[in-house]
Amino acid sequence: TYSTITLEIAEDIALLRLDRPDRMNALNAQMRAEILDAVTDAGKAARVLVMTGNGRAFCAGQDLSDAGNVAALDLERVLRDEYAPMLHAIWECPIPTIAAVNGVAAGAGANLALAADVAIAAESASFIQAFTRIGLMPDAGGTYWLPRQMGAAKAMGAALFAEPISARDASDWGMIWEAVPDMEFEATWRARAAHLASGPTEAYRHLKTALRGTWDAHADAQLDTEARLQGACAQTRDFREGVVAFLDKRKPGFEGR
Ligand code: T3D
Repeated sequence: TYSTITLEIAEDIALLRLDRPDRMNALNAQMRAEILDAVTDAGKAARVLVMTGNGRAFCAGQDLSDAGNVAALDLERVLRDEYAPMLHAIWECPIPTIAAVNGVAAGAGANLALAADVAIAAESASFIQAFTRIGLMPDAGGTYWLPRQMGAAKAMGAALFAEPISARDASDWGMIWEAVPDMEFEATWRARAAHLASGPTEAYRHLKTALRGTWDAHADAQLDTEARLQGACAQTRDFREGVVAFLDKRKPGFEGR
């Protein structure tokens, strides 16, 4: 059992809730370890993973109250030994991952959301690259994902100004998949999770490998990767079912294998 998060797995959906609402779900060492563990488990036991926050925030980033003597905190070690394995587990999770961003996502909390495959945000949520406010630079994958998702100009501005970016702007700029009116937020992410949980899980796994591997690949190498991974998709029962269902003019019943 966990003390800083909760994890429920039902109907092939793993629901991970960051659960330190009085600290705006700020990340401490315990929470990083628990997220790593839960994401690893979810990847084996479910067909989609949703991460969201309890209370009014998604995640306020590094727990600054934990630091005690902040100057004595070895940030380099914490990033290497605690943040990197957690983020790696999310990037490499074999099932689709959704960040359901219910409220403010600041610092490493913003970049935790970007580590998921798709981020769906409530319209009242915002994203803050808060780091420079406290004399730091973006970390937790921010310098990797931000320019790739919204382009170099917006990424640099987000990092330098550390202003809240509304969910709507984040969506318009390509930082997240969609911003949803607050009233429809939970129904939307639940419907999207259910859609993915009943989808062709192996095709999702392979497309994640192809899309995430694209950044440093040559076009010809990417064609080769696509051929190899599509070959694997074509071996699945879900592919056969997809084609038969298409010809029968009915919805496919994917089993995830
Ligand atoms: O360790 C390393 O290796 C370094 C890694 C760094 C990665 C990082 O994430 S650095 C960036 C750290 N995060 C921040 O700088 C964000 C700090 N928080 C804020 O800027 C604001 O709290 C928010 C914009 C997130 C929300 O603002 P608001 O006005 O809605 O709420 P609030 O009143 O500021 O916060 C509510 C409570 O949550 C408050 O506690 P209180 O006064 O009710 O007892 C506040 O102190 C607490 N809280 C918010 N963020 C954090 C936090 N407590 C600890 N750590 C936090 N990050």
